[in-house]
Amino acid sequence: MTDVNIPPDHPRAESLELRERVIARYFEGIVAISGLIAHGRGEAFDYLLGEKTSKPALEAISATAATLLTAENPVISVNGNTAALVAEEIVKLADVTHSKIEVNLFYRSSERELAIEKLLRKAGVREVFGIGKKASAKIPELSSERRRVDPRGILIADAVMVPLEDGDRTEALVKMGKKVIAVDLNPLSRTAQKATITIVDNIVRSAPKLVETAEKLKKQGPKKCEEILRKYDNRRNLAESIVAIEENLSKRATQRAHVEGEGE
Ligand code: PTJ
Repeated sequence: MTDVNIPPDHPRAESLELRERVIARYFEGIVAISGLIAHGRGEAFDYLLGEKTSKPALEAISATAATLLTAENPVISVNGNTAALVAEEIVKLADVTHSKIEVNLFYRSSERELAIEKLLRKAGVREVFGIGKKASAKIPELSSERRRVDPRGILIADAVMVPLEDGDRTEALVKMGKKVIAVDLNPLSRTAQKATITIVDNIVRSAPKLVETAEKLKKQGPKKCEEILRKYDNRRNLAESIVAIEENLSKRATQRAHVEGEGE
């Protein structure tokens, strides 16, 4: 366990607190050791993005809410990092959109499955899919542990949200005809590129916004959802997310040049 005290006036307090939360969840058996590396990768991309939710991310959040609300069988797939960071928001989102929650791990072990199930139950979920023998179905073409899915969950889902995911499952799920929603701070990752909708944003910012948006859209009805989805284009959205990073970097470079100029 870490016993670091982060001073609230530390300029990076929020980011450091999140890091400490992920480390604590690692010691509780929820986050995989590689999850610490994944979190660091996310931190680096968030820095480049300016640590704020961009306009294209907001559009992707609306398209995600619309997809989950209009799907017949939506499922939110939860791994160690997602559970560690936003268990409560995921449970709220599942509640608003009538989505199932399924645990799906790259580094699968029954200890981790049960630790994540316990955390999700504490956050208020009644049924957690994909635990132990319940993950008895297989995604074709996948050889990693991620291939194991629940026949009542991801296998029959028409829309699957896969936050903070690695590699090849997104492509396989898309090939199975499912709509796949990624949340990934790296717009260049394979998952981000292959998903039907990609939210390029930190999950700690986007998950509460998703809940809020889903609640609002639910009141507006399916016609509004369909209208949002008609206009949404993930290729364009990803390109705009890359531009958002470029713009943030240019702004920072200009500020830097300005400060250096003043010193001359
Ligand atoms: O819990 P398990 O066993 O299923 O394993 C989970 C990890 C995350 C270890 C596994 O899926 C993995 O290795 O993932 P990758 O390949 O590191 O990809 C994770 C992606 O999530 C990277 O592109 C990161 O930039 C991104 N990421 C990390 N933290 C965040 C994030 N995206 C959004 N919000 C974050 N907080």
